[in-house]
Amino acid sequence: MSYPGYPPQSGGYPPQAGAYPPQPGAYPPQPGAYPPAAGGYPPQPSGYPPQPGGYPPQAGGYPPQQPGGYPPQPGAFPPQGPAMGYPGQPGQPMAGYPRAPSPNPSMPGYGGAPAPMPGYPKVPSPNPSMPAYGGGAMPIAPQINRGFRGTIKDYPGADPLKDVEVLRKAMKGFGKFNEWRSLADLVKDLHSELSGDFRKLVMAMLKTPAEFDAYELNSAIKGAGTDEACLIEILSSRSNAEIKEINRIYKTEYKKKLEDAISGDTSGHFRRLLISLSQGNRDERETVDISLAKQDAQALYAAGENKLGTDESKFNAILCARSKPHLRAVFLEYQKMCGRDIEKSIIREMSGDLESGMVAVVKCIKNTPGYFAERLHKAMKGAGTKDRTLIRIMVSRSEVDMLDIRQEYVKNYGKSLYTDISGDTSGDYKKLLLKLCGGSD
Ligand SMILES: [Ca+2]
Repeated sequence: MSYPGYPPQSGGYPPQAGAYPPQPGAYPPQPGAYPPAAGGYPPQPSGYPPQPGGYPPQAGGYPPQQPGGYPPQPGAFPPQGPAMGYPGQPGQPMAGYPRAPSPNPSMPGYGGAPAPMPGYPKVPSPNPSMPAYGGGAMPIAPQINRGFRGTIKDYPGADPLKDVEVLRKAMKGFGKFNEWRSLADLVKDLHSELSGDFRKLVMAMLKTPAEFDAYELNSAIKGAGTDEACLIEILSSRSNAEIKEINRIYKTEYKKKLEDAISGDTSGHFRRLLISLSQGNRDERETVDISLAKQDAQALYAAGENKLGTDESKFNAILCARSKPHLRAVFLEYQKMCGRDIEKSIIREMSGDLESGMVAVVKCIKNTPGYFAERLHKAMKGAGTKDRTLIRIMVSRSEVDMLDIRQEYVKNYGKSLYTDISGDTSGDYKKLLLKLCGGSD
């Protein structure tokens, strides 16, 4: 039975002959045997399996980085050869685009400045210094070094003072512009000079990823109604380290714990799903134990299709705690076992926000760029545009996996993301979104 959108197809499963099963007792590991990449952001080198024919691990690609080893050596980007299929696109620093026009280079968390925020660098690191696995007893899934997949990255040659000067000139005639003693002054001035969706986009780009996520979560919760899809999107796609940082910033900015804010605005099993995700407790090991995957598939079957009613908490426990590579194996086992895609079972067993939330979590685990491509497509299709969603995804993924999202987009919808953004937006807003997109496909 085909399993659309569920790579890897070719090459079969398990990916490494001989890698499974692990030695008895190798899983779970001894407590403490695997500190998952302390401080790494994001620690997973591959949130999704490689697409067939996509990007083979490149020899001599993006060199593993030491913490703080960014900016890269010249020539380190782009890592890929011609096989990449993005002619002339990635790798060019966006000259003239001040991602971070910081008047104060020591401003924390301000990308482009020479000092990346501790523990929150913007470039996914392949994490070469994976701690030892107790004498090699633990089978390790092949590390896929796919290099940087964003469209926007830090700009090593950035000259913040020059950028500030450019901004000053651009704003001349609009009022005061010579009193920028801090980033806050600059943001305030920009805020008053700009308007509409363009302003929202610029303001989003001036935040650190975690600040922006916290802001979006708060916006999704506050006021009448709730943007459930936004909550799920952020909480199901970020790493544990990112989620912990979001929690910290949320508390500082909004004087309330994120969990309490979610609790006050949602209910039932959907609330439990969000709260589980907001803990940032997902297993982040890259290893997969097939026998455990089979057990989990059985447990999901017993909790849903093979039961009168549904044990939602079982779904919650497995989908929110297990590692993404493990869950991809679970979904395959599930399909083999009961002949049905786990998404279909969720749709049969659940309803409302819980159903759409669980389905989104599954989609995000199966194929993160595919999930974001779908979110973008839905944000633009039909009359009108969900600009908030469009802005959030374009900004938050531009430094992570925009190239992969574009590839999924054109594959699934027959038009490039670039083309759809061009047709759906206008003016400076459109120009800046297209910069984040990085090119057409
Ligand atoms: Ca049932």
